[in-house]
Amino acid sequence: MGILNVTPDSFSDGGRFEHLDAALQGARKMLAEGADVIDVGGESTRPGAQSVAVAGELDRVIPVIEAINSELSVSISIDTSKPEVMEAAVDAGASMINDVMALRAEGAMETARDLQVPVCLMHMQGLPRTMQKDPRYKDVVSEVREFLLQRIDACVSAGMDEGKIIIDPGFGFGKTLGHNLTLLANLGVLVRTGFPVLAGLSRKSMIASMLDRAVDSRVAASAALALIAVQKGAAMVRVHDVAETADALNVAARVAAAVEDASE
Ligand code: 7PJ
Repeated sequence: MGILNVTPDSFSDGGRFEHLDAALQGARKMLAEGADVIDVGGESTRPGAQSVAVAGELDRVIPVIEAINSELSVSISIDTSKPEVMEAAVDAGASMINDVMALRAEGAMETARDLQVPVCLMHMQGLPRTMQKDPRYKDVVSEVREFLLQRIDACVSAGMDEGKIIIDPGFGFGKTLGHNLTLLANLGVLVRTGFPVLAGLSRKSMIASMLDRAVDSRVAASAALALIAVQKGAAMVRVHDVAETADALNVAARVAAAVEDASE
């Protein structure tokens, strides 16, 4: 899954077109590099980020989704917590919902159920603005697992198809470096629920905590973390650097195939 963050549009038509063109270019590049899904997001959920209004988010993401849908043959995921955005995005061609709030916003669960597309439910402790203040857990792995199982239960009770649910531990969302490492080391606990697991580790600050790297110098570490997540059973990884991640995953797959051959 390649990440496509849509920046705020300028008011002039020229600016609007340039943003749309840049987004389309980004999607084209990630598709050529091996992405199966493009995750389009119009609201930053980074630590400390402020929320945007529905109209602003629609303005940013809908033209981009329409453009990708009409030009490229790739699945589109909409990264949002707002039911209005989910609905408009699917109408414009998105075929998956990625919700860092795990459908806890008012009306989101009913909307996602009615849209009948796959949904990624992510764990987050607290809210983006304050979640990194002092995150605490007694047992981070079992608490994240419990939360996700409860959200799955709520979705299934609301009438959602169990087969459309994907789960995500939410690396960096109300978690210290220690919490993130424990979750990654124990990703198998989530994989064993039987639901596909998505992992988002790309360029995250946990890398800076380990290596002291600026955002654009976290590519190699991100590819390594994506590979580890896949080796632990993740079904999908959400990444900025598609080409580099695909290289890492592809060579690992070739080695795994050789190991298989040798044991026959
Ligand atoms: C994630 C996400 C993640 C899912 C972001 C960033 C922060 N969605 N959206 N999982 N992270 N499902 O990319 O640094 O980890 S935004």
